Amino acid sequence: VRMHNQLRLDAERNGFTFVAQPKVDREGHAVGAELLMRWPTAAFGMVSPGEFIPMAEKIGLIGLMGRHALHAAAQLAARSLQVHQPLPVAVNLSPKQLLQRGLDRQLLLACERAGVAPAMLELELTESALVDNMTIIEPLLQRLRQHGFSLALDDFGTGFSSLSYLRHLPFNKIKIDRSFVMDIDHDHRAARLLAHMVKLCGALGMSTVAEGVESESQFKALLDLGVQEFQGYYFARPLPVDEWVARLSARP
Ligand code: G
Ligand code: G
Ligand code: MN
Ligand code: NA
Repeated sequence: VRMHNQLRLDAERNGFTFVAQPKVDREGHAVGAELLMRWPTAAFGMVSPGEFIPMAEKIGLIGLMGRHALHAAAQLAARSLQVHQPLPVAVNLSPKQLLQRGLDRQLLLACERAGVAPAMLELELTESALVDNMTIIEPLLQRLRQHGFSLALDDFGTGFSSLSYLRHLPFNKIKIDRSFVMDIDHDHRAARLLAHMVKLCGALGMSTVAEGVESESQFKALLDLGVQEFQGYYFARPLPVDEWVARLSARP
């Protein structure tokens, strides 16, 4: 209960920090970053999002916290423009946030305030957000795409991974879950499945991103399979946002 109270206070005064994990292309060049929320507390130390995000959803704070994250994402995208290295920022949306009315308006407002185009934001949705809610989600996602936002299906391969999502929903990208990537250099079935997934996505006009890449041999195996983008400790850990901007400014 004490932690709930603290979370409520911090949600109201935006007591969160954000880190950015770079995503790289096949040459290893940064092509964007995923924004991840952090919650530093005096009483409980650094609480992990695996713990506080579900708590926020349960006690009705995810809408407010999600808005902080959207503004942080748009502002980070704006900073990349300021240093003449415009790169998109990906932000996670929780299932509850998607079902709240006015999400489109919130997103457009965040972009307007930061002075960036919607194309500079990539929205990451998990499969669990889609189950049971297709009648609401499908038109919402169509509208978001029309506004110019980019859409990524996160953690793909862990949940139901229904082909109907790929058929009906206008994703730009599929993020292959870390659990798949972990086995990719020694599990022949995982590799074959992934090779065909990459082709399938390509045929539908979607690109693939591998998450949780931790070793060179995983990277090589994923390159062989035709994956386009990569994210993981092998390339970079999540960085304080200032450090991400500093890295961008240092690029030629
Ligand atoms: O950063 P880390 O790997 O610890 O994140 C753990 C989980 O928390 C991931 O599934 C990630 O998507 C989620 N997460 C991190 N930041 C946010 C956020 O701003 N909003 C939502 N909804 N989830 C987040
Ligand atoms: O579910 P989502 O993809 O949003 O989760 C992102 C989370 O994955 C972040 O909490 C980040 O810290 C974590 N992460 C990023 N790269 C790696 C990696 O290479 N290995 C592991 N184990 N976790 C990672
Ligand atoms: Mn994500
Ligand atoms: Na993920």
